[in-house]
Amino acid sequence: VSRFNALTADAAWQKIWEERQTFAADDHSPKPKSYVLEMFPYPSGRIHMGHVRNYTMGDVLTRYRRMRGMNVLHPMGWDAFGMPAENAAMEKKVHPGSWTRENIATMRAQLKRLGLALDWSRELATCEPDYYGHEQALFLDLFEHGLVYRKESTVNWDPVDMTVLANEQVIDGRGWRSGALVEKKKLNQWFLKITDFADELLDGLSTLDKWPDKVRLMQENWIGKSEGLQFRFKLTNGGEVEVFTTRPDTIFGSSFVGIAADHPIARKIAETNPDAAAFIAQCKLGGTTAAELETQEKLGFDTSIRAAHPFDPAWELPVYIANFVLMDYGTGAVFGVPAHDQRDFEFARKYGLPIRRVVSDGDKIAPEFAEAEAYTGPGTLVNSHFLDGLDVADAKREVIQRAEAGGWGKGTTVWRLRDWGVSRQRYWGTPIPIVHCEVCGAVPVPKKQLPVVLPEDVSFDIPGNPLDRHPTWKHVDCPQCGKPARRETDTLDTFVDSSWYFIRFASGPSDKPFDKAVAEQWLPVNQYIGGVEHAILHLLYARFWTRALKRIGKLDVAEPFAGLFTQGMVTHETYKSADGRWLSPGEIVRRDDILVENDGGAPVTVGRIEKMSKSKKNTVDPEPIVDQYGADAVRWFVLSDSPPERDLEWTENGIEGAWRFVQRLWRLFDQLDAWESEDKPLDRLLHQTIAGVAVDIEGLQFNKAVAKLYSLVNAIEKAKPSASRASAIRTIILLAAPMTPHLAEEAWAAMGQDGLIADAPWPQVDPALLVEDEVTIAIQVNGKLRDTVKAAKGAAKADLEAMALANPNVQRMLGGAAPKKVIVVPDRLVNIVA
Ligand code: ANZ
Ligand code: ZN
Repeated sequence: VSRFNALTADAAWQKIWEERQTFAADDHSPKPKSYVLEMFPYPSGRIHMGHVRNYTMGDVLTRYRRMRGMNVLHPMGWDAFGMPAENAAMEKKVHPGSWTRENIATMRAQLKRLGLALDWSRELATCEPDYYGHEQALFLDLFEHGLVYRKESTVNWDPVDMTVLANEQVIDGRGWRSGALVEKKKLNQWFLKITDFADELLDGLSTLDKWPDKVRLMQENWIGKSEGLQFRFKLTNGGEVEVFTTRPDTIFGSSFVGIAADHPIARKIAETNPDAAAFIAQCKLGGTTAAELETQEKLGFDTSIRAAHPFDPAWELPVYIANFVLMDYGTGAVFGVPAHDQRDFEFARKYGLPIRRVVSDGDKIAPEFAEAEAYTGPGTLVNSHFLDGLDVADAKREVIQRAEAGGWGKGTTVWRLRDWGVSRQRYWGTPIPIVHCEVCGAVPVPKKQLPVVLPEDVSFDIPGNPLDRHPTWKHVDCPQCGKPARRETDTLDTFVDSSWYFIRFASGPSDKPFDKAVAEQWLPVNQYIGGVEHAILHLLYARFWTRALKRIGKLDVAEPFAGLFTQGMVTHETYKSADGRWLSPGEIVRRDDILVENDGGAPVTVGRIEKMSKSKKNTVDPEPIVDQYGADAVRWFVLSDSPPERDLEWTENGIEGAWRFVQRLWRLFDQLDAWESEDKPLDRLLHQTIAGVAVDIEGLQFNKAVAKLYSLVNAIEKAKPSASRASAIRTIILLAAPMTPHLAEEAWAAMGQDGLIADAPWPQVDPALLVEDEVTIAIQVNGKLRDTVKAAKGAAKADLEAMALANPNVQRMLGGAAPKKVIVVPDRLVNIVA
């Protein structure tokens, strides 16, 4: 019995695919197109199992669609700018460029060993000038069209490392590296006008019917459209404060006005009131993200100013500076309704403010509100004068109408979405192609001078931005007036790089950012596959970038990703030593059925199954696994077992099982003998499998396709020699080819077929064989299942009844008595009433 030798087969076929450019996409093919894309990797060092799973999924779809006669674009590249390269530079004294390029070389070789059907001719790395130079050109296009601007905004400043920190680098108010208390600092930064597209980006979601609902919902919440009322309260100090509310219906339940700590009114008060100033300073210490504000204790400072209720000027509300009011949302001021808003409820409890019910849930109508938390549900207005009896929606409309009629407010929409700040005070990113001139201001670098290339000779020995302290790089002449000027030293957020790479892929090499006509032919991406961690920002930015290009006439595509799939993670058991250290799978052995450390033999406890991560040491490096079992077994395993949207647990048993299956598939060839006879049930199973696997792959339900192939292999192994069996063996190779491509090529060649199986057509289904001519009939007595039997499809009622009455189980139940009644549902069941 022969054995499939993956080691030689993998390398041999990978070489042939590469030499023949088998997977090069054709920009001018008459075939129907399909663009399959997995989110491109960050070159962190080595491929991990999550990559293997992600890229294998896209690969199966690619190979399948090619077999269906499609012209498939399936490219690969590198999201190569970003912080880790600079960290490596600081820690290991290597240049970010060489660190990144070495990682790319390693990971490229690792990906190639998986036998991925990729068009490597389109490979790109965002850190190379022939990519980021085009990005600079696109940035300038947006600039010319007024979609880029500069404004002062606050950053997290690490005073020790002298660097700006991203929000996730601030841990409990301190810099993640230095541990210094982070300060807020105002800097001039570049912004992209994504808010100009808020409506479009929201409305566009409804066209994305091949996206997971949860991702669309996350995008919707992020964009955060709120409709409500904006109006002014008159203040006892003679001034006014404007508030925004989504619940104007609750106006008679208000018991205070809250303003943000950095609201101009608050700042004004602080000038003369040291207590107010101290409170404001205290507010700034805490986090400022919405999530942090949600969980913080609600604190306020009574300004002793009072606000007049708009419907009853004699009714005065205290004005508080409150830590849960954000300056950059709505108007930076609110009116608080403790009975119907949880934050206001907590605040009122703390400061002894009235809690008045104005929306009744069911029979509770008294103004006294004794619940344990705010009531935010639907209901009827009570204790609210002219609003009494209206439902929430009608009451909102009524208040807005009165405010507009009275001229003190108006119905408005506010958005949670903010413009996209793209400035990063970093070296390893795309230089922003702007020159600052004292006379001319911010001047775009002329396009013919692009790319603005990063200088190579930089040092990371001292903190701060190496571009800023480079001796010569930033000193240039103004492109407009020729006087000495200064280059922008901020680089672009790496999310900009990933906002258009799929467009560049689609037009092949070009001296422009992309070829409009060619890119439009490929786009949108038909199937995008990646991690759910990119469900919000990356997808939103890429959608924005695409729409911005459309608006300025560069690319006529509205939505970049027609289909989206978010795959689950790869998990693994975790292990801990007796003294609480995480242990890697390689550091433990099984001895006498218990797990011990292989160094010393101390007992090991098995922890939870968790996402593979370096910190928990439960990662499994794919490369040695590929060495040992071959690419096909690894591919097979990551596709099997779990639905692709769920987590997949990596186990030794699992990969061994996959390897054994690959060998079983190969051994079928020993049975490839030609007999004349036919085997109808096997024919039928084969054709059901052809049809079923196709549906499963198209639906990205790879585990189901795998299960069907398992069943078919089982049936073939059990079948007697026949022409049907030989045909099933030849066909199953085609069906498995997208998943186990190396074995499939090897078998294809062994069968003496011409050409590559990668180019072979998907087998035809014989529809006649899909129709079952046998059905399973349930035999019931008094409605309880007693047996199941096979019967010819469409059998007569009388025949089914006779068969049921002759059934031994039924006879036993009847005990010789005649049945009271027999109910027959053709092709389904016979129920005997005893
Ligand atoms: C009165 C009210 C009564 C409110 C009630 C809610 C419930 P969304 O849906 O997220 O847009 N708000 C407005 N501006 C704010 C700011 N800058 N910082 C903190 N909170 C702010 O939320 C809108 C609601 O959040 C607004 O409606 C306002 O409180 C509050 F029973 O006004 B509401
Ligand atoms: Zn100038």
